Amino acid sequence: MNKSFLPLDNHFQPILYSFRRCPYAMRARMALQLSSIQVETREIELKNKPPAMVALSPKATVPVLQLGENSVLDESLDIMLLALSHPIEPLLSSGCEAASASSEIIGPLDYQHLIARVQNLAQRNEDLALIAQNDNQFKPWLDKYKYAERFPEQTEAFYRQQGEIFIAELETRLTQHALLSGSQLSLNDIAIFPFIRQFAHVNKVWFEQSPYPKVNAWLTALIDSPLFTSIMVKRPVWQWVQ
Ligand SMILES: N[C@@H](CCC(=O)N[C@@H](CS)C(=O)NCC(=O)O)C(=O)O
Repeated sequence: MNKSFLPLDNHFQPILYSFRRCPYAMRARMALQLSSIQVETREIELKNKPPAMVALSPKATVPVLQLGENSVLDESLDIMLLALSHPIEPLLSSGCEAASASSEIIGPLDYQHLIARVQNLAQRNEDLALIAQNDNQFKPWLDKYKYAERFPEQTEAFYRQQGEIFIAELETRLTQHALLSGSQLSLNDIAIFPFIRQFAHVNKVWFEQSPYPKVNAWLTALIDSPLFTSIMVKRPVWQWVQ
């Protein structure tokens, strides 16, 4: 089944199992924020996962989106693509206008453009290629850089340098235009920046002085965006009946 066309069950309130600080869950929450799919968000703890979530998705990673009795998406990109194919109509009405407030560095975030880009197959695939590079190549180095003491076979500086290969590629892109795939927001921007945020947080002083000023500015603008701020609200951990 093509997961992008999973039917939405009108009688079922979709449930999102999420973890606030997980970059995969962040990208899913941002896409859902731009969509007409109303979800009940259940904040979980990774060390104490709700059995209901594990029963739905035995691989037990967040995010998990339950769409109906037997309909589940448990990959963040699938959730993003589903969400962005059900955008709020009209996207820039009232609530979303605030979310498109401008940043001095990257200008107003154009969510209409993001949706149109996702619906264009060639552009979507172009974005998915960079996201695959983020998820498959950059992310493993990010994990080693974050937890260098657990991987003593190399130094923290070595892991950072490996991660910098991707950061340098982003810097080149951002030297050409304000956002990763042009002057307007793309799937790339919202799918990738939560991971670059983690990379920056390992050593903020180093990152801010690094030879990646464009990545710094892009990251700051996206972190400060109303879209990101709105999905980072703190929620109590969801309690289930034992
Ligand atoms: N490919 C998955 C990866 C999701 C993932 O690895 N999430 C992490 C949290 S950031 C997780 O749930 N890990 C399981 C655990 O820590 O037990 C996706 O894109 O949704």
